[in-house]
Amino acid sequence: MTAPTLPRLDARSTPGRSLLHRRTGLETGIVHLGLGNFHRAHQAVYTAAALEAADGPWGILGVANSSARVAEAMREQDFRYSVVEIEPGAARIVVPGVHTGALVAARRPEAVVEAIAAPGTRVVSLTVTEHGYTFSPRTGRLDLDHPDVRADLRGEGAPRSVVGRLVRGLQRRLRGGAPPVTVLSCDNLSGNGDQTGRLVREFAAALPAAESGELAEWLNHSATFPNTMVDRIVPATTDAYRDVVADRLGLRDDAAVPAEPFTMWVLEDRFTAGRPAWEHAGALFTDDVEPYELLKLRLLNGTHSLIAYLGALDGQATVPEAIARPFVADAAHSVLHDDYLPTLTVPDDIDPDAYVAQLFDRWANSALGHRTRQVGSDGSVKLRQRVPEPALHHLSRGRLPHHLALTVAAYLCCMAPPPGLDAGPHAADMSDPARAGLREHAERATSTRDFVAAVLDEGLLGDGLREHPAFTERVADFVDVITRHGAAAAAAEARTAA
Ligand code: CS2
Repeated sequence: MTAPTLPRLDARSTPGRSLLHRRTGLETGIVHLGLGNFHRAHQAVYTAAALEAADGPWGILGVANSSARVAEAMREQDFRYSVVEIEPGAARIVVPGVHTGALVAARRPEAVVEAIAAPGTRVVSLTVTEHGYTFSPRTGRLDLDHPDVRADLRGEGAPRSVVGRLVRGLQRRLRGGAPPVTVLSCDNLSGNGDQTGRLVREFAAALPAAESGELAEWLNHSATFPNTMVDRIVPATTDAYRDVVADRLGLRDDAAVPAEPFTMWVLEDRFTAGRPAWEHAGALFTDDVEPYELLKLRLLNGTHSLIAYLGALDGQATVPEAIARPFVADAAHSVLHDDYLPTLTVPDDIDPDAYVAQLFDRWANSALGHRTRQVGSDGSVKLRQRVPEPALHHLSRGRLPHHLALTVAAYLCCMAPPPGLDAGPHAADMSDPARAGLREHAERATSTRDFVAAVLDEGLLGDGLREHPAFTERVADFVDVITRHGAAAAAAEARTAA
């Protein structure tokens, strides 16, 4: 544990050598929804580095969704915190000095709407996780039955959903005559900007006619939604990382964030009201983000899911421990090379062999302690972005993507272990909005096949896979093999079949 007597990290105590961007009196130009570790180790670091190269009104007001822990710690530390870039035998600490405030939306929802509407706000960015967009996994459209969305559409009190907060803030911009704004999704959704724009428009369209028409019109000329690809592995904070800060800086930091050294950001340059000079920080601007996004969503995130579920079923707490198991590494290679890579157009500036080799090095970063339960959580919304399109790519060409079926089977075994399977503590710790519903399906079903068919029919992975009973059968086979013989046996069977 960190010694309680150490002085606190704050504006006065931050060592100059660690501080990234040192101007004070920064104006707030960015309102960021989702003050979690990822934003603080990714966009915030890019913004601090950009401001070192080119000044501008790009301070960030960070908005946490419901937990006050980070916002309070940041307030007490003058919005300073350490990003601990960590790999075996090395750690580097960077303190980005770019936040100008921290709010908790659940406590001050009105203040969030106000901040989005403020004329000085030029970018509203988001890292609210896949789950935060309140889309229906089946249709991919805004879930109009979601209780928060329903309440927000009725205008009952301050908005509770992310899309509701965004729309109410944008509506207030419209009414107050505020300048145009860019909404920047930095979550792992395919076409994240397009999806966000569509969800915002769907919400607007569901408002009473008097409101929806003018808002739709305003959105067309006063808001842009660029697509982005974001990448950096950022685990949850533990005492071990706070201890690194205590050791290196001699300071106590209650808001420290661990991260791998690798970082990447690719964006479409469609910022209607300016932006920080993120290119000076290594961000890549391009007209076509999609190939980068799909490359990352499938090769990194899709494979990550398989590693996490197989690893958890095998009793492994962390991704580096999981990938050190030869059967998990083999399955990761197979899903990546056989099932994901053939569905992609690799961008010209990326060498696929080097990219893949680097992925395996990144997953093996044993200093990072990235937990299988963290990657495995919210699979119902994550897998929807990772699995169905590549699976359909193969199925429509008459090929069974065995390792995608294995991914879905391992996920189902973690969420709703069939009788006779002990999925272990790491699977039990994964949180997922669909877990209770999946268990109900499992209890009602008379066979594994019925269970898998019911889940896929309900649209867990969208609508398309329903047309392919061979995929359902394959998932069911793997669920049975995992239940009877374990995850390694199922991976061996997938490898033989592939
Ligand atoms: C992970 C991602 O939790 C997950 O689903 O696959 O958070 C992953 O670590 C990041 O996208 C890396 O950029």
